[in-house]
Amino acid sequence: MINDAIFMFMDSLLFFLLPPSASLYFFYFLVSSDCCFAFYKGERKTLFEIFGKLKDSLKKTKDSMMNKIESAFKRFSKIDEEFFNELEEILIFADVGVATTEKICQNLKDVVKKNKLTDPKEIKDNLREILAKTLSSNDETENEQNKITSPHAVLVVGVNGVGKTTTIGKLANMYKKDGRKVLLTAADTFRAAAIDQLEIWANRTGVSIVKQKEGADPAAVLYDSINAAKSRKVDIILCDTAGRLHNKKNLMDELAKLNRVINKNLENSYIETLLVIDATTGQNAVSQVKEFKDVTNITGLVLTKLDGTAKGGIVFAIKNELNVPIKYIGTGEGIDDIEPFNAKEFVDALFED
Ligand SMILES: Nc1nc2c(ncn2[C@@H]2O[C@H](COP(=O)(O)OP(=O)(O)OP(=O)(O)O)[C@@H](O)[C@H]2O)c(=O)[nH]1
Ligand SMILES: [Mg+2]
Repeated sequence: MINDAIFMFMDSLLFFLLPPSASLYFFYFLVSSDCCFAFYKGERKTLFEIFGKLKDSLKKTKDSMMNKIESAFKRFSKIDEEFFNELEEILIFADVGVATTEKICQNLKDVVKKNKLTDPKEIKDNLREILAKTLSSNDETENEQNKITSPHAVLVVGVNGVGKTTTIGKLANMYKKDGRKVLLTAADTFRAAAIDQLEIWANRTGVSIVKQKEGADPAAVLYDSINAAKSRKVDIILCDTAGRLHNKKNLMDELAKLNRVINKNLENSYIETLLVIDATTGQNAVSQVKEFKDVTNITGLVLTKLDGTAKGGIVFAIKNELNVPIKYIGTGEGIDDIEPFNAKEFVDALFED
């Protein structure tokens, strides 16, 4: 509502102030008005709103990584070893990771050599292209929604405090708005507070929850939930789990048991194991993915708290070093603060003013 009011106000202001600049006004009208909308997470939004939100959440990374890159492009008068050293330093500081940084810089050096470029300003677009290429691969076009045989089960795993329960709340909201019937499963039975927290999300999003008492067997809660989902014709089961470290054997065994319950009782359904990782933990996030991958079949990643870090470069390291698709990014604590990951939009948000 407030956005609409602001757009309307600015539209009218531009109309009176800039009558000769018809083309400018028309362009502004296109990006800000309902002429250019998309159905996003079940809501009609202008493209301006969708893109603006991603840009806001990447502000810290943009201010740190991209502003430094911009300044290097301006400061250096020629492309030499010193320029590349500076670029490497900036990327590594933004948590792009040593191996990925080297690959990006080598690709850029190849372009410079091939096209005999000498001025750093000339290679900004090339860097943008290389970064976008680093992030794009076939996996992101794979859309799990096309593969659903109801009920579709999503097991949400990760270490303590990364944002698993919050992500489930956001996903529940997103799927519900999309017209799907969602059921939450409180399989983090470690603490009563964890069950309560999931119940708050269930109430907030208006979806049902299957829970038992604190200390109950998580596999039993999941089993109940699958049966409930089948009889209530639920489309998606979102299963919360306790935070665990890969090296805690009993907890990893518990995860294996949850997987067995799903595989046995949902034979023909699409089953997803989403590993949630916290972007603010930097390179540690990369090792978490490697370690979880060794013990369980991770089908996708959710990278949370991108809004809280200047080191969003971690996305490039994850994409380049690990063969697991990033499915969603968390962009805040609010119910709508989740975005399906899109490589092009991500790089555009970093580069555009
Ligand atoms: N800024 C920001 N905060 C987030 C995001 N996702 C989750 N959080 C916050 O991170 C904190 C932990 O979130 P939880 O959802 O409880 O994390 P969890 O992984 O379920 O934690 P455990 O169950 O204790 O292992 C909460 O304060 C959330 O609001 C995000 O994308 N951005
Ligand atoms: Mg939790």
